Amino acid sequence: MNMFKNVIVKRPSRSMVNGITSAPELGKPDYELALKQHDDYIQALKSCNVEVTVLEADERFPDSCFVEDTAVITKNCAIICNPGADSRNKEIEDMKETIKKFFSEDKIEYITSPGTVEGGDVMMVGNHFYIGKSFRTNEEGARQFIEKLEKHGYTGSIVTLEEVLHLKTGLAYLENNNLLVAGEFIDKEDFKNFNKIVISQDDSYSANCIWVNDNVIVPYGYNKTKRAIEKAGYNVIEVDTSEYRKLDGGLSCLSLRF
Ligand code: CIR
Repeated sequence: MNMFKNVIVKRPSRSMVNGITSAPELGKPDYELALKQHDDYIQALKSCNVEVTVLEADERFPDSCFVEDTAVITKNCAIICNPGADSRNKEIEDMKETIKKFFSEDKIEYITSPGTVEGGDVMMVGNHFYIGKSFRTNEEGARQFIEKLEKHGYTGSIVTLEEVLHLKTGLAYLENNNLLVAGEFIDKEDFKNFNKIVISQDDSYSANCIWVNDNVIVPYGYNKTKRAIEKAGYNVIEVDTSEYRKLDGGLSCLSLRF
């Protein structure tokens, strides 16, 4: 069974109010509340027996609290992404330095232009990785990503996205072959062999949960999702992510877990 020892998070910056969003109708995030929610997120992670590395906020990058998009970290290697969103691309510089504290240079790989990959498009299932081809992750990026995975003993396959921002916007792997699925992924051939926990359209935001050492952290306010995950045998911890939702972000986007 996969167990996580480490988690990396980055504090939200005041500039987060100018982060990218597809849902401006939800309003701008309240920075103070976002900080409080971030504190709660860190506490929830700590209660799952992981060491949490907290990086300082970086005002230059409004979306930089969404560290998941900058890298994918596995047991055998770390792959530094090449984010497809221009305003986010340089977020990787800081992450490279952090990752060097955990991995030697021969275990660090880099996705390079014209390939683009954002970590939110990568879902780890044991030794296999699903890579979403999206507006942010292109074919060449996915190809490079699979090549790097294979070099370190893993496999990968590509899933084409039609609607959502990132693969993990609508999917969360909860280990033991259990997969939370919403929207376009519910009937997708690629996921037909999982035990699916289906999230209804109204609650689709809550498909972005995270499994951390047999606990599942779930966004606050989605009771149906919470109950379904409890029924599958997990301890559920709720964290309110309302301010991150305003920027299309959620629980998985806010950390790197390895
Ligand atoms: C963005 O559009 O890049 C951010 N506002 C949200 C990133 C969310 N990250 C994720 O789903 N992995």
